[in-house]
Amino acid sequence: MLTRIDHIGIACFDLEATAEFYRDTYGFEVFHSEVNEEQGVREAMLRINGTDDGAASWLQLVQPIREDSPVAKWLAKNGEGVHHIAFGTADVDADSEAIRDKGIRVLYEQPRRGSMGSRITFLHPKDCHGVLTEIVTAAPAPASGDPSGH
Ligand code: CMX
Ligand code: CO
Repeated sequence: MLTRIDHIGIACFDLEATAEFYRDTYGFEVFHSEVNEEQGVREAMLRINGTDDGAASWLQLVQPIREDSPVAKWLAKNGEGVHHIAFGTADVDADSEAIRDKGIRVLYEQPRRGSMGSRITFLHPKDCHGVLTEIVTAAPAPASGDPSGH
């Protein structure tokens, strides 16, 4: 069951400048950043709020690291802006299979690695009224300490 908005993905040309905009304008700090080679992006996660399942909601800023990556292709066509939305679930495997059974194209056979150890898959935007949609299961919360659930 999809229970929350995990993040909104925002494509940008300059990760540092975009993160600075979010910090200066709204006070959102970069909580985590990483390179995801497979997805072809550098990314910064800005934590917006905690949620009742122990995970959180985020803005995900993504800057392409390769010309042939999906985000580079999208930026060339559209310029900067909202690239995808991601719904959170406790079980990305079951939910993506159930969605696949409805005839919607799920892009990966098996979920892949996302931010902060999460597991992710994507639904084709042409099957979702123009919205690239990600389904994500956050990494299990550590035994103690980090209140973000990551
Ligand atoms: N939102 C809405 N529509 C989109 C889109 C997006 N983000 N990306 C592509 N489209 C549309 C295009 O506009 C195009 O529409 P038209 O045919 O009407 O022009 C159509 O989908 C095909 O697009 P394309 O530019 O030819 O691109 P591809 O088919 O090569 O790739 C997609 C599209 C969705 C398969 C690819 O972007 C993909 O695999 N995305 C998933 C992975 C990803 O985006 N990773 C980055 C984020 C990582 C993360 O969140 O962790
Ligand atoms: Co994402």
